[in-house]
Amino acid sequence: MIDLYYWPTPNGHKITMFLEEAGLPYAIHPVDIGKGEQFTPEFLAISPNNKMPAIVDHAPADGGDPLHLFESGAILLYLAEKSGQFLSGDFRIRQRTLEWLFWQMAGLGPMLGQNHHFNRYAPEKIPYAIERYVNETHRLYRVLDQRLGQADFIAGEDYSIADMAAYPWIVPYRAQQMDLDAFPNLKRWFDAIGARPATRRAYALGERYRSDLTSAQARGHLFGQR
Ligand SMILES: N[C@@H](CCC(=O)N[C@@H](CS)C(=O)NCC(=O)O)C(=O)O
Repeated sequence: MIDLYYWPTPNGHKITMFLEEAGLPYAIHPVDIGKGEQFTPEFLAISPNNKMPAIVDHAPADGGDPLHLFESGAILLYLAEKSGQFLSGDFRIRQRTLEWLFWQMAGLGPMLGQNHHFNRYAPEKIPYAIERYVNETHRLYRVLDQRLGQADFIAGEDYSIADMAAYPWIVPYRAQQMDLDAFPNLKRWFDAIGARPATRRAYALGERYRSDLTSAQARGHLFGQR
């Protein structure tokens, strides 16, 4: 059994998308980041960076104590290796998958996160910051669109953890000031993943845990940290 520490944000959705696809048994432990639940000692013991998602695997492959992990990319890689799914055993496809997984973790996620911050959460609208991150979002969408012009999925012809990492960051494309019609390959991929039953289940599950992360209380927890 896997315990998933979760809130329905893009990084949280990545892991429910994987678990729903793979059919691994899991239990959700909500971490309401708008209420500051990411700062409890119990959560920090498994996720010292005070961010979700995190998991605890009670049946790790080495047969040892329960294993805890934070960082969504590390979790996706762990679950892919544990289940033997969504990460090809083919040498070259595996490298391609990891390359794009790291691209998502180091580029797409952080840059689009700043887009969300300055477009949606910042109390004052700072034109320079908004333009900077909308431009960067546009550039990253273009890179992904070009890649998806070469293959059905990011790592090749099969759906993989690279797709699961990127998809939830494209879902809020309107809030990011992006027009998906300008990226036809990306749009084709986005529609195909959105239609997968496991994706639908993952997003339906997220609806149970919605909260307003723009409230004054949530902003205090999320953006008042040092
Ligand atoms: N690089 C991390 C980022 C995780 C992350 O930013 N989580 C956010 C929500 S999407 C969070 O838990 N924020 C709570 C906080 O900053 O206190 C990952 O991919 O897991």
